Amino acid sequence: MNILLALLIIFSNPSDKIKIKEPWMRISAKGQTTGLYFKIENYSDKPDTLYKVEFEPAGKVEIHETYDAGNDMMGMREVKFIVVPAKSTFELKPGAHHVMLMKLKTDITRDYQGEVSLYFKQAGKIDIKAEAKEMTKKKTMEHKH
Ligand SMILES: [Cu+2]
Repeated sequence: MNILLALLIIFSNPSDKIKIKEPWMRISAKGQTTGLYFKIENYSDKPDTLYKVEFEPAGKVEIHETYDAGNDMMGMREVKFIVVPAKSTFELKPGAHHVMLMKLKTDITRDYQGEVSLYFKQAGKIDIKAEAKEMTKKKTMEHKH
């Protein structure tokens, strides 16, 4: 093998291409469900795909999207993956795409640090720590009469 190519393989860490920013999860309780949110920054010139999320204290983990169910109702449903286009950022946030942590085996209290593994087709496995926070309510979501 060409020595330069060998060095490139050794020193190119694929996870440098994907960076996870501002991971957090909503505080919740044992037996309940909560949401996990973060930004995916793709510095690669190729798209990458998030296809699996692991969180040991959850009995079940799904990637969800939110959709307009009509009559001012929002629904959510499972998606099998999220594609992040080359040189772009994809944000998971309340009211949009999110990771659903279901059948929690533990309470998720304030300042809890959840160890989560994200699996990308190109970048491989990326471990993150998501801090538990209360959802900050948006003014526009409040009822006004
Ligand atoms: Cu959901």
